[in-house]
Amino acid sequence: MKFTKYHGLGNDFILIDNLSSPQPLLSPDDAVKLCDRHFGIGADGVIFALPSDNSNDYSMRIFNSDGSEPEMCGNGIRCFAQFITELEGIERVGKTYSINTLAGVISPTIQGHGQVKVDMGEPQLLAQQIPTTLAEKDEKVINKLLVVNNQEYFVSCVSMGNPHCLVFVDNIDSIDLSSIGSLFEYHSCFPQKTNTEFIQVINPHYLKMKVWERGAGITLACGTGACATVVAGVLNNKCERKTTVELPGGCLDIEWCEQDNHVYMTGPATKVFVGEVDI
Ligand code: ZDP
Repeated sequence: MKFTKYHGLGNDFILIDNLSSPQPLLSPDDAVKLCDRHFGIGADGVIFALPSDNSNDYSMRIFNSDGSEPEMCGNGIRCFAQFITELEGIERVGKTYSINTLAGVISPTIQGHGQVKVDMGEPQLLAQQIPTTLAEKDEKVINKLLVVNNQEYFVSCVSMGNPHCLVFVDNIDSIDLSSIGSLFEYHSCFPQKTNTEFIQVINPHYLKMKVWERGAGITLACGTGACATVVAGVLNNKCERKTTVELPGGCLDIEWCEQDNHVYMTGPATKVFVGEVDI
């Protein structure tokens, strides 16, 4: 099978041209094997470019490196948009695509020079939408106490289609993700598990964040997580609506627009190589 390897700030994906079939050409098990960095191609996830079954342009599905299927993928959809321009054989700067995802229709716009701006839609803030049991069903989850491994954390929760638990800390270097990440991911208060972001405020326009992704562990960047970070930052009076988020793999520009309540994410998507693999 032919594939193309892309990354968005080091969050890397195997992109599959799946336009010939409405069903992913690979199983979740295949995805686990291909994502393995020693026995496979190596990636944080596999992304399928599928035909649309409605009036939108295309459909996107993703398997995480553990085989689970997330609703959405922020860095992934920037890679998806660049991959589509490649499949179409022409890069149309300014072109906006409408993409069906399990989190609804998401619209990336090709900016040129490998940059893509994505209308990520509206954040969901109610506990039942995350979902989490940290607050009453129709309550927002802002600065709530969560005890993990006998440590107290104050967390906020935002869904960008997928669940995020945001934790503002004084110094992200003091957080040992590899030991606590999965304890957040599998905490009983998150019935669909969760992505977790630890955030340090450098100034109200600049946040530093590191992430433990649901189904993938430590990654260099998370687009939906950067969006959720700024939403939580605004709700906690820690940042402006237009803020740069620095991730281990680089920076994303995020804006939570007051007029339409949508979150806009701008950042790079980079093609690495093409290949062929036996399934
Ligand atoms: O929600 C999840 O299970 C995530 N692991 C999905 C992938 C998110 C991603 N890192 C992003 O950039 O939004 C691709």
